[in-house]
Amino acid sequence: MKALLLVDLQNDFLPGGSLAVPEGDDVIPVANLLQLHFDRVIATQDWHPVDHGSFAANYVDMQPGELVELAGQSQILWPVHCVQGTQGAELAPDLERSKIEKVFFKGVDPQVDSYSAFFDNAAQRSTGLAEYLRATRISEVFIMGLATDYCVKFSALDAAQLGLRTTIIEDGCRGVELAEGDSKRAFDAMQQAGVDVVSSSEILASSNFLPAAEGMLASV
Ligand code: VGL
Ligand code: ZN
Repeated sequence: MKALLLVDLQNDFLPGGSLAVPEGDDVIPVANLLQLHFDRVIATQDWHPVDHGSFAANYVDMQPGELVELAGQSQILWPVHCVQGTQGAELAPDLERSKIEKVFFKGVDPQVDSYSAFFDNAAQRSTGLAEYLRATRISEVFIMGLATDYCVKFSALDAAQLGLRTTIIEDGCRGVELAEGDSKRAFDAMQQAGVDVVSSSEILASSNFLPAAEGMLASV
């Protein structure tokens, strides 16, 4: 069975948010349209405690973009974002929620960041997503969301590594682009790892997805 995985479609990653991804809001309509074509939809939320070690504000004299060591990993420091329970951590207001069957939260441990929807950056803690997919017999994931060069990339790499058939929806993703070309390099790395890259229009046109779409459209 296949599922659509919506990564971090949260206010802080949209224009006006504290870690705004350029054009991040452009992917919300893509997510809404794609959801009509999937029977199973799962989402993630970046969900940090306020004392999270990825926030520059939690260090003396450090700025976003600078590096520290966290959980034995080199860690980029970010502006304070997606703090648990805040407006910035909420899913985008225009995102259709009714088909999202479960949300997985990541980055909850103050001592380690978690870009992947599956495991933290130290590969210690599972979010429960891998177990959930296995238990509910999902073997194929279609991934889109924010940001291409961080959470989308590491989620897709882990999905492929776990043996899931993994497809990334290119126009459903936008990157932070701390360095120009980061998104392109992220797509290349995903492809290298065996991830398929498609456009949402290819999915919408594919007859494999029509039964779910017809069912939904009939009810609109
Ligand atoms: C993300 C940076 C920090 C992401 C999360 O969702 O891509 N990026 N936290
Ligand atoms: Zn984060």
